[in-house]
Amino acid sequence: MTDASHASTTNPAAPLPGAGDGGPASDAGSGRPDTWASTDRGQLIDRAEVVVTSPDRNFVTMRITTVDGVTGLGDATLNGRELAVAAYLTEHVVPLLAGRDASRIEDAWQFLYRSSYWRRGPVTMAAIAAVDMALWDIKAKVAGMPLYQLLGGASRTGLMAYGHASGKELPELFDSIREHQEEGYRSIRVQTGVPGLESIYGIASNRTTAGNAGVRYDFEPAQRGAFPAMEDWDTRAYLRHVPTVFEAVRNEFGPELPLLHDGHHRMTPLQAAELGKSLEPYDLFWLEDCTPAENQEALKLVRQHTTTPLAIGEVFNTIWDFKDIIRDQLIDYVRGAVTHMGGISPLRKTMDYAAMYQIKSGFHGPTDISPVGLAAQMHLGLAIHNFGIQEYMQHGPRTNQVFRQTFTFTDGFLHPGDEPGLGVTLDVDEAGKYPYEQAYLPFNRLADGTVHDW
Ligand code: GCO
Ligand code: MG
Repeated sequence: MTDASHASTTNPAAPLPGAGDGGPASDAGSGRPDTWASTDRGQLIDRAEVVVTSPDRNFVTMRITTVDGVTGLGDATLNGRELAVAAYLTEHVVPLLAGRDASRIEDAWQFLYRSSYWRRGPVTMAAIAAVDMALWDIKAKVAGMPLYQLLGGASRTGLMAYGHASGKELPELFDSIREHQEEGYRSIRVQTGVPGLESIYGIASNRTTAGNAGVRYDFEPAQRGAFPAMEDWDTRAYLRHVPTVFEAVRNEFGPELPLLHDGHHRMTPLQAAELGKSLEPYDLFWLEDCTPAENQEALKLVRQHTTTPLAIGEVFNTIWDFKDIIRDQLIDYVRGAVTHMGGISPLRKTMDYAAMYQIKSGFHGPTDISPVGLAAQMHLGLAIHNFGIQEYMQHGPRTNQVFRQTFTFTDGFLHPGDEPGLGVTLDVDEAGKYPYEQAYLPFNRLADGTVHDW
């Protein structure tokens, strides 16, 4: 563990200005700390710590402890840029948490979001997310309930999950689909190699993450080392190949199995429209990230040409990023993650808004969402009415030692368990065995050397 901070509050028991009057403590510029008094002194935040650990991969976790000794965990992992979030938390957030009332989750969120002035962005929002999650964890523990009960109770008995099957060639892909089915998965993401391209996104056999030999990771793109790995790309070759893969998979596995595919932000709007159209005969559950996320107008063009359902948003940070594409009904699934969307509170709001347009959840759940973030998503997914599907790649055994978890995965369905809180405990000693290791996501170059979207 790299202990990015043990910034415990120095005098958490001292009454802070404003204590007792139940109102905001400070006027702008007065220099007085902003805090509201808790009616319950035990719920004041005693200390906040940031734990960076790298069991199978890097994770950043916030742990908040109240005066009463209740702890809450939050995930702040930003793949390939972990230490930026750890520093943001340590330097700029932890000092603000001292003496705050842990029960005021919405107020803490609004304070961190609005007082930073520089809003949004993946680093800021992952940091705020960690605080939000940790405070929900504390609130549910204090209430003695699993978090989903506080969010309204269960709307279903379990969460349909999809796994990542992949193979460079068809036989390897078919084996991978069968292995996933044997593990219980009832919905499968399909990624394959493309003839002529050596190394591309989404193929498990690409993995070279040091120290992972023998450990099953469906697909782990971040690779340990001092420089990002280079991969190849050729969109025309991809567009020719992918429909043939789905035709073969449907022929082999029949029409029932829900199949998903990730375009990983690589196509132009017209290319995405063409792919969506050519995949229609194979009845995809969704086509994900067909175009880069920056240009949301692009989806209008895609939508005009295809009825293949679209999922987008794993790189989005706020409800604002989803606002127009939900209102214009340009997507069918929200791919946000609690960890990257600023926490449980804003993702809940996004899903309630999406519900007005019959748009469902498809929360991002790769291995770079830590067990804490995944648990938070399971509680949210269980509670909301418009749950769609949950991505579930499975963490490695070392990660599962560092983070003890109560969730279950049975017959393809996830359930967060019924322990009070999120249902995750952090073994700090175990975490300490695995210091941070530099790791980067890969990048793409075309045949002529041009850098392309990865
Ligand atoms: C997915 C994602 C991941 C990302 C990864 C980047 O759909 O699961 O696209 O595979 O590439 O999360 O950190
Ligand atoms: Mg994706």
